[in-house]
Amino acid sequence: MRIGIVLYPTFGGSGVVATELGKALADKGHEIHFITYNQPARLGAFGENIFYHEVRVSDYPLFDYPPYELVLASKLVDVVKYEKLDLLHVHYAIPHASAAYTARQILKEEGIYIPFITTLHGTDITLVGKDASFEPVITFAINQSDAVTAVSKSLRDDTYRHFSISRDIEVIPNFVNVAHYPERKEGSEKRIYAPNGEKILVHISNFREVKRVPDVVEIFTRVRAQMPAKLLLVGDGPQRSMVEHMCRELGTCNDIRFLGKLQQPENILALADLFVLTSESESFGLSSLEAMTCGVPVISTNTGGIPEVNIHGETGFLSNVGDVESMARDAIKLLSDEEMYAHFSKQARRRAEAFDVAKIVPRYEALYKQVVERAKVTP
Ligand code: GMT
Repeated sequence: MRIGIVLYPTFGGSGVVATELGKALADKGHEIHFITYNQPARLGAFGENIFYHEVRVSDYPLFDYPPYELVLASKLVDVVKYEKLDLLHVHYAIPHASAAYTARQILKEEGIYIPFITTLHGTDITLVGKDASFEPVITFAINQSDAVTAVSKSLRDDTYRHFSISRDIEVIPNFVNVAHYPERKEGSEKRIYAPNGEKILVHISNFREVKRVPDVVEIFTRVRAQMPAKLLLVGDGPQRSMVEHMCRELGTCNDIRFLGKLQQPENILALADLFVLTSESESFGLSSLEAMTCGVPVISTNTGGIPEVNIHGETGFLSNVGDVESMARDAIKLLSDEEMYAHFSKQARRRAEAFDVAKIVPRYEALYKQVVERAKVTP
């Protein structure tokens, strides 16, 4: 099949999932066309079935707000026609779903019906989408999609709750390529970050308010008061300088490393003893699944789709948003009990196997087939 994948090319979860999906589909013989404004951050080398089409908005001085959505829609029309695509799969509703709808309408005038699938990822629904300034267009574009998927049950339910949706939303969870993730390392390999055998806590995010990174530092400070420990912060974003200021105030800076955005976070995750995710809202929490794939237990909040990934008392522990006391207590408990830790680590890896690429990607392929067949009969 020839598939156009529309995505944000960044390190954000939706971009990572869309890129990994494209790579996995290309490995299975599909022809994949990534359509976005930059090369996807996680793309790596181009395989023979992978193509990239850049969306470039001119900086004409009249445009205070560059009309990205229109340029994207025009690019979609062009790519669908000349690359003879069978299907568009758009990741993150804003503005990708409405751009795909516009392209579909334009192509209809030329006798071409291009179906599009919208995958909802989280903030497109829970934060941005339900804002009144977007809501009518988002509702319309979701309802007009040829199929809609959400990355967790929680996100599907939120979508039904916040929007007037008249169609089915299929839950297809995010996935990892388990074979590409190293198992947790012990001993000398950790020395670079933990020279004296300190426990290593890792957090990965875009440092937006919704992630509550200051809570990670609060938890770490409590753990460090009980045992030698280091905190590795991966990613970057608006709250980074605030977090740096906080560690100066708390006197913990020597034990906290900011590693910035990493192309292969699994190399750091494999050095971790615990992964910490303190989000206020999280549709899935891909980074926690990546940590679990390396056999790293997760200390997290119990919000959104996180409980569908991290199982309380099995692969880690969950607490209410903001309850740093309870998260620190659970972290200390787990790090202090070797037998319990080994059990949780094994369970985390086993749980991640349920989200392996080989189990999830065929579900997208089945949906593609269904949508393309349906479009042939009733365009
Ligand atoms: O977490 C973010 O702010 C980035 C965002 C994105 O759109 O890239 O992540 C969302 O999609 C990921 C992939 O499906 C999910 O794993 C994240 O949980 C989700 N983020 C939120 O819901 C806050």
